Amino acid sequence: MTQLTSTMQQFQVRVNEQLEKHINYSSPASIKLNEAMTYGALLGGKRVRPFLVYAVGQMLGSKLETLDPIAAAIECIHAYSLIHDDLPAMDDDALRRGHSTCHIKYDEATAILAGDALQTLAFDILSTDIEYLLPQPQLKIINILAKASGEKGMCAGQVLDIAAENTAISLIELETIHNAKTGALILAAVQMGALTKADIDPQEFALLSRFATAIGLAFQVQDDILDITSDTQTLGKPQGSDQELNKSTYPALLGLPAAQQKAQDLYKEALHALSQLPYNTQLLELFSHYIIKRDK
Ligand code: GRG
Repeated sequence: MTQLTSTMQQFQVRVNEQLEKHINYSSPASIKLNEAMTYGALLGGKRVRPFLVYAVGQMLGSKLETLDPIAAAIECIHAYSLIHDDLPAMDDDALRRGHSTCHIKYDEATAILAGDALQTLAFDILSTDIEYLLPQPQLKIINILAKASGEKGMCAGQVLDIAAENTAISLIELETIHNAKTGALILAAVQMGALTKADIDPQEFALLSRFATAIGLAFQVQDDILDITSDTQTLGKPQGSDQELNKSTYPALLGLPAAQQKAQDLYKEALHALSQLPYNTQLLELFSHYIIKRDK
């Protein structure tokens, strides 16, 4: 096992324990809701965003106890977004992570409410006292996650993505969609991890943000590449189905080799930002490589 995979596993176990701890409320009336939240948040997933919170925070000397609630909160937002993205009103998917989607396993109303409850749980977790974190950076962290999730971030990206279906869009428009839909949360993960360091240097914060923006887009480019090169991505929908064809992707706009080159260029951009930081960035370098080489 490589250093990266063992660290990723360690952080996965850690954030899963946190999620289990926090998704815990069940009155007789809400057992189903609790089960659906657990199903949506804990059944599979790579935990990319929590990894970034932990890796960046640890690199800057923060304690894991400080990073735990932040990692759990961002994964709650991610899980909510996937549950809602799969709904009939959006992508109408039957499978996610190799299992039935939340609305198929339960029902549509429960899936909507599980997503809603995971979203509010994120801010419940983040606004509760966090070990070794002062109120000022804590407030900033809450604000970053709120902005990245809502109308200035992921939700805006989702709206743009839906509007772009069946439309020919430019590369710049595609990039705008993905920077908001996928990139905003990846950037937020890095920035929240960085803000756990008291008085983080603004220049270091800017370099980390540049790193995050590059890997955020690289993640999406690789996702688009996997859509056409891997069968596992299309298990929920037959490859070439209407819905797949109606979406603009990097390989569709650029061709596969140029899309692969784009991922490489973004990887190099990420490494360049990291190389200017006065820390041991090895884990983040390995992770950047994983982002463009991953097969799921
Ligand atoms: C419904 C408000 C709202 C937003 C949905 C994140 C998102 C926006 C949609 C997901 C659809 C999708 C396939 C996006 C492409 C990239 C992406 C975010 C993939 C899923 O993230 P991973 O690969 O998932 O981190 P796992 O399963 O590993 O957690």
